[in-house]
Amino acid sequence: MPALARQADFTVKRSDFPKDFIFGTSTSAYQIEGSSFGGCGSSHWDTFSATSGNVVRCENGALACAHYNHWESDLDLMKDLGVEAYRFSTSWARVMPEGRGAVNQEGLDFYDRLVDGMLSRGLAPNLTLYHWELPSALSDIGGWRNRDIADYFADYAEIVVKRLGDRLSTVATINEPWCVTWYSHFHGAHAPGMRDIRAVSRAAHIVPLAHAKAVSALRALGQKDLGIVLNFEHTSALDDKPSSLEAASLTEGIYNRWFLGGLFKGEYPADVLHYLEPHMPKGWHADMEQIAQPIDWLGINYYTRSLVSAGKTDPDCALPEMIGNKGPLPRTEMDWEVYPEGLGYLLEWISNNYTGTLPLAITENGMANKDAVVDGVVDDQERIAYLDAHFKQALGAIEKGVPLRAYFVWSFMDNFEWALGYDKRFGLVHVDFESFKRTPKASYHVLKKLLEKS
Ligand code: IFM
Repeated sequence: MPALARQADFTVKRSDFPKDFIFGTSTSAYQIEGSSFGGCGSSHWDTFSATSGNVVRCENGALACAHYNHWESDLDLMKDLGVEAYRFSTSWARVMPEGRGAVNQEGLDFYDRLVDGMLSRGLAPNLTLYHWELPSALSDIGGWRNRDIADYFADYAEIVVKRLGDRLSTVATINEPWCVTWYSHFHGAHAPGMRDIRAVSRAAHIVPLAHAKAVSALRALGQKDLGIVLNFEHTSALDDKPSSLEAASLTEGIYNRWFLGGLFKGEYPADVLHYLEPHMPKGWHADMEQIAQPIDWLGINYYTRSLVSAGKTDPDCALPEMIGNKGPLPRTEMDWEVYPEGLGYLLEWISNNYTGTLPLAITENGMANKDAVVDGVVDDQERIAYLDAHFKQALGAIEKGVPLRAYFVWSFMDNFEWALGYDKRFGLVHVDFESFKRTPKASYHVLKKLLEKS
């Protein structure tokens, strides 16, 4: 495998982007806050990670980056970086420890201070309401397989937005429905760790329904700039065998077309529906109009590509087996190939086929790298090269007329990378997970230079 490129500076300039283009950084609650602080309830990530074999060394988000206690200095660092916006999430289990009913005022107060802290530092708050920590009490009653969760989610969304909404720039309902559904209910890789065609078929409809119910509730409150964040992989066949082409097309349908289809066309793609429909909740058709109600923007998370071939499928299996293969490109610490062209392609494809003039934002992009502090410095030149190449793709898309409005780097700081624990460092800022010391990396300094207003 070729080595990752090293690069000391960006080749793009701030002035290459439109004047009102927004640069930001992104995090999520469970990955940084420390769920043991402030009366936060138990979430399915707490129990999933405590179950041997699910998360590296059974690590969890109990302490994470202790952002709950370090939020002010974290926001200071963010301000100093010069970004205009911060994409953060509220934890459902922190706001409502049982998922419904009683509100943990201490939790809401924390987010209230956090939002004020952003505004006083000139950072526009971009909220995501669900970045994966489902309260355990809701997991106990079936989690995303239970239609009632969609209503409870809308109630939670209302509670958060009633308190913070007057100061938020944008609100996203759910982060990465593919991960919430397929990765967690079919691949078993994330909480709740299920591998079941019925589970995923239900979740893949109930998650968009929850989004829709939350959008309806928030619109009724008069909240503006409502959206959702989907993740995409550039997907193609490993070779030109008909079986590989077929497997790639189905993978692409599951990953890239299912949620777009529901949200923007009011219909799920027929090739995927063929496999899921027998297991979907009764009466699902009746929800499609609400699911496809207009939203104000779409968030796009992009990291890598996937080269697909067909596996051997036993005749009784509910879905043909699709295999993701490794290509020849340099890879990050996640073992993900670096393929910036995929971002440019997807931005155009999404806007041409689904979203038209709807504003788009890259809500996550970045890489995990083997970063270490040496003599007080983290020399992550691979990340600088990675971001530079993806910035160029974003610029290319804007030049072609894609209404791309913002770019949030994942992540502001190293954090809990879910099933991979604390090993994978995605941050612009290095975190020592014992002392909680923050050290801005070379990429932070170079991005700061890019963002400096001349
Ligand atoms: O850390 C995650 C994030 O929570 C969701 N999107 C992908 C990131 C990197 O794996």
